[in-house]
Amino acid sequence: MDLSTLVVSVLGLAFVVLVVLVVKRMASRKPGRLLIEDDLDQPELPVPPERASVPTRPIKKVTGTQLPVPAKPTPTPAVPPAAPEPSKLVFPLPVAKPWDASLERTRKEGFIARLSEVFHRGTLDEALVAQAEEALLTADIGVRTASALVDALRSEFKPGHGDLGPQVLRFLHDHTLEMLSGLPHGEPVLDVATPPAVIMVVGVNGTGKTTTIGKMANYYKNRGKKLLLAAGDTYRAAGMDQLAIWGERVGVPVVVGKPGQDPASVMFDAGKQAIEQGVDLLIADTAGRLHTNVNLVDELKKVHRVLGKAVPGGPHEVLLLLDSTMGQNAVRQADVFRQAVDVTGIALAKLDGTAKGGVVLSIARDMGLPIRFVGVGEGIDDIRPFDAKEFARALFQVD
Ligand SMILES: Nc1nc2c(ncn2[C@@H]2O[C@H](COP(=O)(O)OP(=O)(O)OP(=O)(O)O)[C@@H](O)[C@H]2O)c(=O)[nH]1
Ligand SMILES: [Mg+2]
Repeated sequence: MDLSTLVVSVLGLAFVVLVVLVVKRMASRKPGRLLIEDDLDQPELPVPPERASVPTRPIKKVTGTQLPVPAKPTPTPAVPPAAPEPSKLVFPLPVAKPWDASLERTRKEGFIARLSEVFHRGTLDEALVAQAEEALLTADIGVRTASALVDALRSEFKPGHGDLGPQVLRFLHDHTLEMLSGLPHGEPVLDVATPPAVIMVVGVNGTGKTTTIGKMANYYKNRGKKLLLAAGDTYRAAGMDQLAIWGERVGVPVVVGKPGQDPASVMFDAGKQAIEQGVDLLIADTAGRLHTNVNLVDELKKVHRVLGKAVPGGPHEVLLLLDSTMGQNAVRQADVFRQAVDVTGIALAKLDGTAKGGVVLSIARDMGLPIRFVGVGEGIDDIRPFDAKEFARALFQVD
């Protein structure tokens, strides 16, 4: 065999092997499946936080009627990524980021950093105590609460050996815990004799009501509850859309009204539907700001009254949403809502985004109200029932 015949034979053999390989690969693909679908299977990119609250897609609204829950929610940039569709109970239950991470800014930028600096290798004297009080005030702990802590430091603190910083932090931790005790913090007890239980959520616009309701719906759904949400902010179409989108995401129906419709009538419909459908929990969203010719206080009173007519005994919990980044202003805002309705608990949003975590103390102490939930981010699982022990431990980094 000469050289040219050999080259031709080798090339021929290589071609045959190539053809066999291509045929085998094509046979292994599913029939009709396009290559481009592989790209579609990739996970969704995370939603940028600054877009999280702006619905960009029109939502069909039906007066006093539930929006149907689609079998598979359509992705939308208005709310964070969807939770897995739970059949009943989700196990293990998804948990929000740990308390330590949620309070990182308060600890690092706020009063704990200052306190540690003040007391590091110092000896306790009046000058240090005054500096400590200043540091506590910068964390929006409130004048009364800061004075109470500092008075205790003066009269009860017994310095031991070594660095004063950790000892003072331990002392303040213990006193903080004492201040928070005595109130039934954490998830409200909602075991009503005749369901549904009703939670009415109130608060200034932008504090985080709608987002927190979305997260709460997911929280309770994962625990096996049957839910219905009601969009009572009929003054802003975007507000209703936002709740409807959360409903789709979580897989919970939402009763929405027409823009401008009397919020109380939407609530009445929602209450009736909740009873008819054997819902365990109805959560009602309300407006945080109204048109100037409508009085917010009167409006909230009316919604409260009507919810009680639709669901006897309701609302069983009136949750005041406060924005922790507002510090002491949040405490002041609370008054107007407490005049309007009988607030029974606090939910504190945006604890992740503030160095003013000290406001938690002030709120619990000044208002004498239990802190039910804390929002620690914009994600669907970024909510946790308030736990005084965990909070104090994470705040002061004491074991
Ligand atoms: N970082 C962080 N952002 C939050 C949290 N809760 C809510 N937000 C954001 O705060 C903004 C306002 O939240 P909304 O839920 O629209 O507030 P709202 O009280 O319903 O506002 P109105 O409907 O205008 O009264 C949104 O951008 C939310 O994503 C939280 O716990 N952490
Ligand atoms: Mg809202």
